[in-house]
Amino acid sequence: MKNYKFLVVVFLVFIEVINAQKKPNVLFVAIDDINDWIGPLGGNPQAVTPNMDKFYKEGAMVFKNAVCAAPICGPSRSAILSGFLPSASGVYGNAHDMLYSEVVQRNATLPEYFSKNGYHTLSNGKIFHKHGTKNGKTDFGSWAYDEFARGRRYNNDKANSKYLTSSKAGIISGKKSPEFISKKSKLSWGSTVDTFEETVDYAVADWATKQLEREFDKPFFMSVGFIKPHLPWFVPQEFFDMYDINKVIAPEIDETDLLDIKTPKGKQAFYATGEYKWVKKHGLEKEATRAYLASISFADRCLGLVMDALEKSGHAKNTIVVIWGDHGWHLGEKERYLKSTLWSEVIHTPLLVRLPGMKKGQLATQPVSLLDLYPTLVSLCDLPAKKNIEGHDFSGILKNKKSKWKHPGITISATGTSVLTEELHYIGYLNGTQELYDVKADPLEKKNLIEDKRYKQEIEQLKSYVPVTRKKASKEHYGKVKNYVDADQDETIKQHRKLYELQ
Ligand SMILES: [Ca+2]
Ligand SMILES: [Ca+2]
Repeated sequence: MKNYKFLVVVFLVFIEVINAQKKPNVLFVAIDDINDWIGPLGGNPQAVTPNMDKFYKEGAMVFKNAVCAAPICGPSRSAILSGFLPSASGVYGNAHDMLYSEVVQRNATLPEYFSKNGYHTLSNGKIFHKHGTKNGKTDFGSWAYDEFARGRRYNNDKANSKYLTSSKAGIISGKKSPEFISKKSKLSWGSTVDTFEETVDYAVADWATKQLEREFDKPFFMSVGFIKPHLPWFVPQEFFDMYDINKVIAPEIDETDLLDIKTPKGKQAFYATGEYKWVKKHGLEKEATRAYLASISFADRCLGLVMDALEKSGHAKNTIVVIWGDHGWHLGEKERYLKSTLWSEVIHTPLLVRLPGMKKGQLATQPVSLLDLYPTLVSLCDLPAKKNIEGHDFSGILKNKKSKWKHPGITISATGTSVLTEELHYIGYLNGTQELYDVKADPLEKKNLIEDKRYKQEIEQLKSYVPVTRKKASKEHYGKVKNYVDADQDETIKQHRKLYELQ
């Protein structure tokens, strides 16, 4: 009898192992500060992104109206990885560390939840936002993974001084031209001293290609984070050479666009930024556009290395691939060159998902959020549903792109909330300023309809999605993190974070 029981246990364990092996792997690829200027989204027809085009055409779903949960790196990533909007976590700015947030302290983050549920998790590149720690070291999010690596810089990805343009240093194409210098201004571009194979993102892609050659005894959850096209737009010259500066077309800017956005007191709510004035004054619109496009093509090349390695490996048939940008970017629209706003250019970001077996490119229009990735991946991998988190499972859309979706895409910034449906875009700021756009008739969001009485009912309905309460900002991080790549990681955080006590 004893032997019989033993055999049953062995058999059940065996079945469990087989089932565990059947679960799909997840390849989770982040691209920093990328807007919709990619082939599959068509945000800029000049963009050369052959690898994203191929990925889409050969079988993936692209979400035309996907929004970020927050319009800047740290809060956006914290929302994706924790499953909580800034209003619940208190992470509104890059200085706010999610580890000080009560909800994050109680709940497993996305990779932790996968680890807890039978996955082997590994990561390289920028996934979590970095923070200084009590020990004077840097927290890169290593605590969230079973295996953690960081791509290294060879020559610091510096620009060749001959080609450097920097608004902060007042340099244009290597020559001093200091009319507009602001310490806060970070707009800069140029070709790197490094070759492609010497860049950080290449190192991250190379790491991923090597991991994909491995055999894993558990399904894997692999995070790969590329830093470009985040500023500075320093990429090898070959990527600048992909775009003829004489033929580059910069976005057309309407300088009356901001006039119809008023504060409750009737004053103009937004003005052109210093960077915008600097670019305009020096006629650098085409240069800036090319530098951003070059940086996108660079990230696309890195992505291609990983996708090719996946295809060559034995894992492709059983791997869900998610490619996401953390938020978009303005290239002059609304008279600015930056992120952080709640306008279309920033809330929209690429989201492409490939399920094993997808045969063709499909375009979905539902306004899903990157916040939804957590519950969606949990559902797709058949893990126990994660309680408490705020996102919504959109796996139904991946199986049928016409599936009904009742949720608007919510983006929360330090200054307001954006609510996007397939028809309308409402923005409400904490100071009472409001905007409404008919995104079908006016995709560039030029005509603010907030005073239009015909939309009264719709506005009230959209406003109901604005969080009534906002969690107070989580504690500021310790010290300054000077060097993203070379600073030491703080392993003590991992020891303190008891995975099995987290929900
Ligand atoms: Ca970012
Ligand atoms: Ca306008």
